[in-house]
Order: sequence, then C-alpha cells, then structure tokens
Amino acid sequence: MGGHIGFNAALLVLGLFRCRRALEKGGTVADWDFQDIVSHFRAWGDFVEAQPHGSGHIHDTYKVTFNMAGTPVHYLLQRINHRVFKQPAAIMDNILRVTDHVRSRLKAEGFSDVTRHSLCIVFSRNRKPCYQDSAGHWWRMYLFVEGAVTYDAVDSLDHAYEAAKAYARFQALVSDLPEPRLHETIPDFHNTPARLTALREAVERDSCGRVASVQREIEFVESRADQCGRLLARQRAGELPERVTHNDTKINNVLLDEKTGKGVCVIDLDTVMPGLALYDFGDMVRSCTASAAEDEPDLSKVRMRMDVFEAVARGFLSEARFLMHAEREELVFSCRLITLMLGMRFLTDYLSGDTYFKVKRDNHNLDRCRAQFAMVESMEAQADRMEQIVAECWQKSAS
Ligand code: GN1
Ligand code: MG
Repeated sequence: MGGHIGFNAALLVLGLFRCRRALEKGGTVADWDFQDIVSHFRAWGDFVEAQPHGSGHIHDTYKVTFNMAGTPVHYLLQRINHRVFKQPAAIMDNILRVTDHVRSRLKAEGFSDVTRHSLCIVFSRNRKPCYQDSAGHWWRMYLFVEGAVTYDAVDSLDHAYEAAKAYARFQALVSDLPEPRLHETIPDFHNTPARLTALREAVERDSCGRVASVQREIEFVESRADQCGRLLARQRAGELPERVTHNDTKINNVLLDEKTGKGVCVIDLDTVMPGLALYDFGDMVRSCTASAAEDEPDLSKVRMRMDVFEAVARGFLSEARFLMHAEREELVFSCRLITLMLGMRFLTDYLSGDTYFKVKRDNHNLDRCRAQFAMVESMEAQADRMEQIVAECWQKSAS
C-alpha cells in the first residue's frame, strides 16, 4: 500500500515536473494537437504520446512515441523557432545535404549503423523535410537516436575528450561537402564586430530601462572591443580558411553512447553553415570547461577547468588533422572570443527585453551574461597554460 502511494506520488511529481517544463518552454503540451501534427509525416504506426525533451534555448522539442505494430518507436519532433530562423526551408536544405553527405562517408568507411551516427530526417507526406501547419508553425521530425544521451555539463575527462573528438570528426566528415556553398541560416552569426554594434545599439535604445544596472558589464565589453575583429580580419586576409562548421558546439549538442560513452552523433544542425573551425573549438571549450552551469548566478563557482580543457584539446586535435597553422595559432584566443561574444549576446537580449533566448526567471539573460564574462576572465588568467597544452597536443597529433 505504502509503495503504491509512493508510486502515485512519484507520478504526480513527474506530471507536475513535465507540466512545468512545458510551461517554461513557452506552451503546454496540451497547446498542440500532436496527433494531427505527426499525421503529416511519414512515420510508421499509431501515435501514442509526445513529451518535452532536451534543454535547447531556441526551438520546442518533443520526444514522440508511436506504436509500430506492437513495438514502441520514438521520433524527435521540433517546432522550429522561425523568429530566429527566418527561412526554415533553407535550414532544412543545409541539414539534408550535410546529413546525407555524412551518411555516405560513413557507409564508404564500412559503418553498418549509419542511422545512429547522422541525423535522419523524416519527410512530410508531401515529400518535404518539414511541414507548416495552418497557423504558420513549422515542424520537423527526425528518427530518435536510441541508446544515446546528452549531458548539460561535462562529468568526466573522458566525456569531454569524446565530445570534442565527435565534433572534430564531424568537421572532418563535412570538409569535402560538394558545392554549392551552404546557406547562411543566420547571417553574421559569429561576426563579433556586428554583435558589438548590436549591443551598442541596444545600450543606446535602452528600451527596458536596464542600462543603468549593467554599467560594469558594458565596461567589460568596451575594454575588450579591440579584440572583436581579430579573427574576421585574419579571415579576410586569407589566413584563416572558411569551412563547413557546426557553430553551436555545446556539450549537450553531441550524443554519447549510453554504454560505451563514445561519441555517436552530432545534433542541432540548424547553424551548420560556412564558418571558422575556431568558432567550433572555442564554443566547445566554453561549454565543456565551465565549472558551473551557463546561467550560474554565484560567480565564485564559475571558472575554466584546465584538466577539462586539456581533454577537449586532446580530443579535438586527435581528429582535426585538417587544421592549418594559422588556425592553431588562434585556438586559445577563439575560446575567449566566442565566450565574450555569447556574453554580449545575452546582454543585448537582456537590454532588449529577453526576446531571443528563452528565459525561465528574472534576470536570466543577465545571469548568463555574467557567467560568460566570469569565464572570459578565468580564461584570460590561464591563457599561458592553455597555449602550452595546445602546443603539446598539436605536436602529438602531428607525430
Ligand atoms: C543557443 O539552440 P541552443 O540552445 O543549442 C544559441 C547558441 C548559443 C547557445 C547558448 C541559434 O543554442 O548560439 O551558443 O544557445 N543558438 C542560436 O546556450 O542562437
Ligand atoms: Mg541550437
């Protein structure tokens, strides 16, 4: 009896938790007629349920269960945030090309379970890679990769090593993607001077009256303003090559095998587009090495963990044999730049009324911004040791 009550209580708590998660994501599960939405995709079986899934800041993501002739099968359903991605058809075109290419490379290398190692789009009934409902929302569906997990934080050095290796391997696999150039799904996404201009404009507008409370943060950025154009200048000078890059290499955008811990599949491909390899390395370091959550309000807990940095550098450089010397020179700087830029983006959104990143509490974007700036300071203080580690890993990967 006691066990039964305990079980019901657990279900209630789970239900409340799910409900809270759904609300935080901007709508309840009940807001959508999933039965109808999924009926527009070429998925096999009978729809059973949809539950909120993952922790992305942009789209709404659901794990969908179907009963396929007695066997439960899962799909990943996403409502594309088309305020952020204004051309859903262009992102799907990029993703289709990239995932097809990765699959054919893996097949050529003799992989048998390629559908676990490259996202597989489930087409709509009218043969499109996404579906627009009558209210104008865009939806897409993927096969759900089973037996794999994502983490919001690195919990071991092996974990960091495997994640970094998986991102570098992804870059290697798309390095020979045939023409034409991919669409720029968000123009100037990693253009730091443009992000600085956007921040300055938000400061100028002060549309929410928040500028007075963030003088220190603005000063933090302004005192580093001269660094913002460094990578773009080297790219324009022809020293840093444009590549096909992921551009959102957070730790929770790579699936690891739940048994072996090895990298399985890189996900969240919306921002796969032309970019610098350095942005992928830098953002991975930002996300993996942080000693606390991206939105940690207690800044005394936030620092760059050197042992994790070493694991990330080793993992990335063991696969990224395509890197040129000029790219290697900027690896450590790119970590600070991408972290500074993300802090600027959070600050800009805070000043503009939190319209871009999903927020779950007051000052959420400001907390995120401050945690990024604390990471920048920690990286600045440890830059020499980071350079040594990169030099050692570079030498090892060349031998
Ligand atoms: C967003 O979609 P998600 O949550 O993986 C953002 C990234 C940021 C990241 C910070 C399209 O990524 O650029 O680095 O939040 N994606 C977009 O957590 O803006
Ligand atoms: Mg994303």
